[in-house]
Amino acid sequence: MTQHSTLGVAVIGTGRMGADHVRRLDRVISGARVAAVVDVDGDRAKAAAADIGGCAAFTDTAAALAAPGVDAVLVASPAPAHEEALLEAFARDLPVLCEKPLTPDPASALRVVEAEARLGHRRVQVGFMRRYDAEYMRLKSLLDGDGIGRPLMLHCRHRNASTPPGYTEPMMIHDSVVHEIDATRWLLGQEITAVTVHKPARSSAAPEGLSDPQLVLLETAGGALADVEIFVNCGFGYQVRCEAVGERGSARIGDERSLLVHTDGHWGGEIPQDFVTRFREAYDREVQSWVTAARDDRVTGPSAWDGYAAAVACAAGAASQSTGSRVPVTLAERPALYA
Ligand code: ISE
Repeated sequence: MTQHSTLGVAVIGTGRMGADHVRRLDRVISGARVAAVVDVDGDRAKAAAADIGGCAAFTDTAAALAAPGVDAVLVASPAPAHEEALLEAFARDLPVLCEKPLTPDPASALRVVEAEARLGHRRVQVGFMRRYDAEYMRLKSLLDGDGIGRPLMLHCRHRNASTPPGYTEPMMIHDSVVHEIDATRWLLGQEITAVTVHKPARSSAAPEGLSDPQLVLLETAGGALADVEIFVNCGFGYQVRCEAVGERGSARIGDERSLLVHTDGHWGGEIPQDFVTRFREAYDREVQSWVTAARDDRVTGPSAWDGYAAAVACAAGAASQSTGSRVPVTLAERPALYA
């Protein structure tokens, strides 16, 4: 693209997240427009493109990326389709914002890392949107500024109201705990070295075949521990909390203190029902930051390496889910591109 002109984005996948990003790019983000949408379901692609001037609908990713006016790619298709879309974007040297997880397993994530390293410059920002959440950003700068001393532990809670049909137990790790895996690496600046999953008594609200909730213990290279409660059928709403405990203090985010109402002998507030609502501003900031950088031919934020490291820790978590034992995390050598 010509530097600083409007960025034409092809959005791959127009399901829940993709449709939300189409709306965001069209109505919230400055400096970008939706030039193309892709979905294996042609009718869904057409519906997503219908109200957007100059937006073409495709069922084929390669055809969409070759379309006139496409300068960048936002990948929001199901994870098994990410690798192909990423490699196609690399072939055209286009900047990509790829929703998490980067790919569904370590081997494919490593292939993406190696392909980007061969290009010699970063093209991928991974959609770990919590890094763009105002509360997480404050916690990160507190830790980086030595505000509570050396961090020793993170206590994390990740609760979803309910799971959709077809939801499987490994998805608790790959789709949900992947965020705490990235947040732990990012907040502490340390790699994860081992994962252990514990299962308490199963909630009677859990669907057949799902042991819910679970407790995931992450060990890091610096000796810190992060415990993550993942409870995907908690029933009451969507909740993400994190408390960091350091040598000189503690700091907690996610308490939903935005509006507290006192009335009729009670006090309280609202609990968001899903991540699209809870993290709306984080998604806005994430996509704006990607667009702003891409218009300058730069890529910032969570890298393909971060996506790969998370994939390895997720695979360890999924393995520990079935055995209950501690599974070590071993990463490949980090290419110089991600130093
Ligand atoms: C979902 O896919 C997300 O990415 C959300 O951020 C996460 O909180 C939720 O548990 C996942 O199902």
